[in-house]
Amino acid sequence: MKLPAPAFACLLSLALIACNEPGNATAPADAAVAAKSDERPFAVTEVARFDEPWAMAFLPDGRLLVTEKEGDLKLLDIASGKQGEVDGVPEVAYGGQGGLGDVALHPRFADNGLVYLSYAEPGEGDTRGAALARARLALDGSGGGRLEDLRVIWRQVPKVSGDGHFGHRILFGADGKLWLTSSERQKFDPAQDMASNLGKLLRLNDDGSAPQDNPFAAQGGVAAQVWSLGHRNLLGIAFDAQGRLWEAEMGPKGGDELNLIERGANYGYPIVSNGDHYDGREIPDHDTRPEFAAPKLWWTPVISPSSLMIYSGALFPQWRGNAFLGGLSSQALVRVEFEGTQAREAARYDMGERIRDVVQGPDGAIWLLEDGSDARLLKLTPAKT
Ligand SMILES: [Ca+2]
Ligand SMILES: [Ca+2]
Repeated sequence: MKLPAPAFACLLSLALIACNEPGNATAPADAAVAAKSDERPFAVTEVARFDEPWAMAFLPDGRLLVTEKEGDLKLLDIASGKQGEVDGVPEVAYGGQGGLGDVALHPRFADNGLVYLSYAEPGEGDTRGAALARARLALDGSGGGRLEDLRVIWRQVPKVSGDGHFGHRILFGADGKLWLTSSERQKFDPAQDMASNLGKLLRLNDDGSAPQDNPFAAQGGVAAQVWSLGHRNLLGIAFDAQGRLWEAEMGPKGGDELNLIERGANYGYPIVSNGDHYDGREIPDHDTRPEFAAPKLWWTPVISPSSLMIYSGALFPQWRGNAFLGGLSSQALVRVEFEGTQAREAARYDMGERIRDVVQGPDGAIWLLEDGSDARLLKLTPAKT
């Protein structure tokens, strides 16, 4: 293979600079963009644009539900590019990291039409908290629809000030249980407090109640919802083909984590982290406290993982079983390979924009949502060779 000279120089540079940006050689070594950038082995097609999108979910008919942070639920007909509105979204506390969040279909959506939405909900005084609502999606004949019989089935406890770290990614398991991330709202200690459901990974029944076989069910209250604790800002959860549950969370200054989730385990935040506080105070690293579950993979400098998908499709057979993380500050799609329960970063594809969500489409294409206003929906397919 003959490489153009700059790319060849990049291979020799121990990949400490952003190779795709000539003239960037003076970038600070601690910048997130300072990681190596791999050549993109896929074609990228822009499919649509959205205003501050946060999440997406495919309907069985191939159309795509997309949430926008300000509180709009869009329905995209991919073939025609036409966007419809789904009415009936509850009031959201829009601002900072808050607003309308994730969207997921019930595993038996084809029979019951149930969709789940997470969002930041306003509270008393100047407080907010993540909430999870369930509703029936009633589609109309003109490309939109409405949410009917909407019911709020879960809330963060307590609601607190601030507008960061809601978490609220939704995932259904093969057994029909509902997994929900609940971040620590930038309040640190609640991640270790079982009287709060902040800083936890939760396992719920599809009606929001706590399963009786959860690890802390006997404690009652919100503790009964908890599957694992000691998390910071959990924005990605996915099962692998072996049924293992993986979770990606943003660390503080440094220490983004990919965790293998174990029942009842404590992942250590804010007592330990491979990063440190933004104000300069050190947080002891994971290896100082082996009683806390350590990440299988971590990033310093950070990638800012927004989302996590484990690939199982047909279009990219070489990537089956790999994890993909959307990166915000890293403006990248990060590919992770596993060997048993060990994980390593295999590639980092520069996407040139903050990536907010990554989803596998029904045909095995990889779909990305960029972050921010006028953000693109991108479809990744194998590059023609
Ligand atoms: Ca941790
Ligand atoms: Ca540390």
